[in-house]
Amino acid sequence: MNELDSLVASAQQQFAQAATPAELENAKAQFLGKSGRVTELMKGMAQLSVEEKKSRGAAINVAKQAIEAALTARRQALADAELQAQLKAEALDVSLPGRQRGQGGLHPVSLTLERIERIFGSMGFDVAQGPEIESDWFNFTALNTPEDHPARSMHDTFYVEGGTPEAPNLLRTHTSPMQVRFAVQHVKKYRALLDAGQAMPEIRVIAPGRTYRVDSDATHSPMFHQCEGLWIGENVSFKDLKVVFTDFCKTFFEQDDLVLRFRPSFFPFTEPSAEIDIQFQTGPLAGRWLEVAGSGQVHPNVVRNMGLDPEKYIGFAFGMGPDRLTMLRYGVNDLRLFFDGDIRFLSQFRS
Ligand code: 2NL
Repeated sequence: MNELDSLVASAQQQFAQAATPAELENAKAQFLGKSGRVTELMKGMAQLSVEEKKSRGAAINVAKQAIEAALTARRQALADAELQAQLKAEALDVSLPGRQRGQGGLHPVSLTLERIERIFGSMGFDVAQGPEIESDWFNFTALNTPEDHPARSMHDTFYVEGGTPEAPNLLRTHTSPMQVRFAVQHVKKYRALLDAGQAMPEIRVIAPGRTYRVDSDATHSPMFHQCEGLWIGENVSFKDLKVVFTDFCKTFFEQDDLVLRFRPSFFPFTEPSAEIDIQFQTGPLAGRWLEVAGSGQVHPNVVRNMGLDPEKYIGFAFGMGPDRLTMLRYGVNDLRLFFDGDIRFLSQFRS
């Protein structure tokens, strides 16, 4: 093998050994670079005669072209290998099953709230929602709660910043303040009618939502839900309340033979007042009296605070706990399960 042939062979071998484009460019420099071996051979022709230069130059050029061809081939091979490696790394197996997005669902208490809204909606009740941070006036005073009532104490109520000692702000302890707000708006809207001595449309509204009290055990959560109802007109009676609430309970629990009991009680905002108990005739809870709501005829002071004449307008109200209704409906025995956020529990209530 002559000198040029072995130079080409050496280049081919070194190019073949280069495993990366960078190594290949290094190898190239040794042969084709400014001080590479091909360049050195060219320089070495200086002393040759014209004839010798011609033949020697042609031979070197053939060798150079062979080296360049080897370089190009190796470059292409490395680029192909890199592409193949990338394709392999990014390969998609389109036959694999898709990754499922977990099927979401509503919280059991949300399902109950929706149910309550649908049932009362069908009986002509509006749904009112509003602030969870309330004033002392709407939460207590407007509802005829005495200044020294224990519910107003720091032990029972969360007070928050932003109020004054005379008019503190608090986390609402029930949703009745929203009903007072709704009633005040309603009365404002029909002020002209009322001033003309005409009747206004009845107030028929429920107020569902979050409420807060300083209380925490197996049956009490510092955040819990409440849904109150209010019905005010010129001719509404306790009988109407009984009919509406009985109908609600039978529809809610899907039990036509459900029995209700209205047991005398006391609330500052109603007079007279009654607690409402239900009794299932079938199922695991059959025969027991279960308390589900408080109710009563809206106290004249509260009617007046709504902007209405208590001599002319009479109303009935009730308040219930959707958390407890959810426990009864699904047979859950610990309230805290609703607020722990354990998906194994929550996913059982998907529809
Ligand atoms: C209970 C007691 C009750 C009311 C809530 C009410 C609302 C207005 C006026 C008068 Cl705007 N009353 N709400 C009345 C009686 C009882 O709830 O134990 N709830 C779980």
